[in-house]
Amino acid sequence: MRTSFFFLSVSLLLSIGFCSCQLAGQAVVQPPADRIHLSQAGYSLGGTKKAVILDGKPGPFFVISVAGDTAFSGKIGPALLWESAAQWAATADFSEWNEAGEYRLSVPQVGDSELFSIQEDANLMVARSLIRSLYFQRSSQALTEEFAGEWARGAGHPDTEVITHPSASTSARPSGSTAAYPGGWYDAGDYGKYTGPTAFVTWSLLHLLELGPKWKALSLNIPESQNQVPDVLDEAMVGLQYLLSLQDTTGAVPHKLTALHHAQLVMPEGDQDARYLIGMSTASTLTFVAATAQASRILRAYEADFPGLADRCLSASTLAWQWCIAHPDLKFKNPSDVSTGEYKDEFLEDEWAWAALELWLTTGDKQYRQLDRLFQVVQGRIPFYGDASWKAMLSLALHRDRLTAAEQGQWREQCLWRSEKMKGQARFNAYQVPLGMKEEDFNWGSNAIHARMGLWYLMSNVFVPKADFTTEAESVGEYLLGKNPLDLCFITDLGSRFPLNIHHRPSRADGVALPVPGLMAGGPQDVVKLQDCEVYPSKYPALRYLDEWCSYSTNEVAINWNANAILLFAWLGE
Ligand code: 9MR
Repeated sequence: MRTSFFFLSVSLLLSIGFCSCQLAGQAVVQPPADRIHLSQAGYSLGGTKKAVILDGKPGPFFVISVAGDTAFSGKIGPALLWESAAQWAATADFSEWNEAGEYRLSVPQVGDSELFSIQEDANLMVARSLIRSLYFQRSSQALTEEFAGEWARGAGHPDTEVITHPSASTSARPSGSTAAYPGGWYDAGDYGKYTGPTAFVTWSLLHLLELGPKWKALSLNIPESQNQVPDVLDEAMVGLQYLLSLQDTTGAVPHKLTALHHAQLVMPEGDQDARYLIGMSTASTLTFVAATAQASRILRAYEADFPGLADRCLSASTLAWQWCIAHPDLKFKNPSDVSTGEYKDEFLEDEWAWAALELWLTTGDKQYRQLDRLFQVVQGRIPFYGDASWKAMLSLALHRDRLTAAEQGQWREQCLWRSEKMKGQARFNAYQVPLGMKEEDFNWGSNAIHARMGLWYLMSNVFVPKADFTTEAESVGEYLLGKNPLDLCFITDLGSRFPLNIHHRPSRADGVALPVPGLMAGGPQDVVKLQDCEVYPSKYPALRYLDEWCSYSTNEVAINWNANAILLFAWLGE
């Protein structure tokens, strides 16, 4: 299997390589390798099943079994021009075909697609792979062959002597003092540990335990798999324990733990740069509040496994909340001697609303019942880049019985309005995705933005009686798995063509041909002025992507992007 993946991937690279000889600004975009774009990681039994035919003419298409029999035939939909990709394409819908197996799509005058599968747990398997990638991102811990296979590596960054940068000093933790903050996950292709993303990823994993029993039973094949608690909780504990270690007695939680500058292209264990606690910010501390409040709620059921931890999380959360009240608008800016990731956030109302919501759900304390605040901030902001209010909405969806009838009505309207708007937009392209509504849709990490749109659809199903936006959400999932203008499954080691050259130091430095598995590339983007590789294959936003190491603006990976996709595929897999 691996070999064929490799050759297919090489052919994609050649095609992209060919494209990149054509200068941006040209009117005609080179078609990608294949004219039939489909979900390369499979379709779910009982779910939507759509493929996209480039330059498809009206006519029939066939679903052919591996034995060569015609399992299903249908008609290709009307060709649509999607401006974001400057492509004419049409949809082939075979949702009606519901038998598990391996198939090809055959389109007269276009050709046959690669093999794809229809299977019971397609979404669950994707979610599992995305979750498992967090094991590979663990800091201060060696990855053994038993769990990491060919990606086994030494323990990087013990973080036992982390220096407090002046920007992070408090009365309890003076500038220049050192302490140990081991563990946690590397953020992305760099070796920084950032509080906001770590807290969000921890929260996302714990969210699965509230979502349904399936996720408690999920086996991840990680070192802790043999213990009594769910594997998802084991992985969440990597983030949670690290987060708790960061807080000092004033309640403050520093913005990040990184070196002063990004590391050289070395494996984690080869990076010897001094590490610092850097900066304070209200945004990342509020995310800490949200994650620890939610953790407290969920850990109550695991008191015997983690005695006292639920209480500890709640005290940490309320202490951090108090700190935020005293520092309500502290925006992080890199100090002049620091150039690692900034994760800046100029608007904090959404983080406030989310933190308050989690504290209210956990404690029932009226002071945290700030739903008007959440309702205000949600309006017009989904799925705005950098927004946190949808996270509150996801938690609320699982606790909707705590809303009054009037509040439920308000949410209903809001959900419906957004979802209908996205659905309307999705009608304009054969991929049936809501991207391209506004410039920000193809921002840094567009794939994560897109996953959030899918989640918004699914959340609407919960809040709006009789609503069914499942097909729309599934289209978003299909897009991430290969039904997109780039004909690429954006998650490494899934599908037949996935990024090989992600901007991820271990994947680049480990000497292993294939990248670390289960990581989602950021995806095409058009907003941030592309500043890395010299030439991009296209000026069109949906095609402005390069599977090259140099392309950190489109081909980096990040744990918080993965978390967006984890949530989408988990909700789809429920
Ligand atoms: O996702 C972040 C993007 O919005 C910023 O414009 C970019 C530059 O600051 O940084 C991105 O986040 C990176 C973070 O700062 C450091 N780790 C890797 C993240 C993904 O690229």
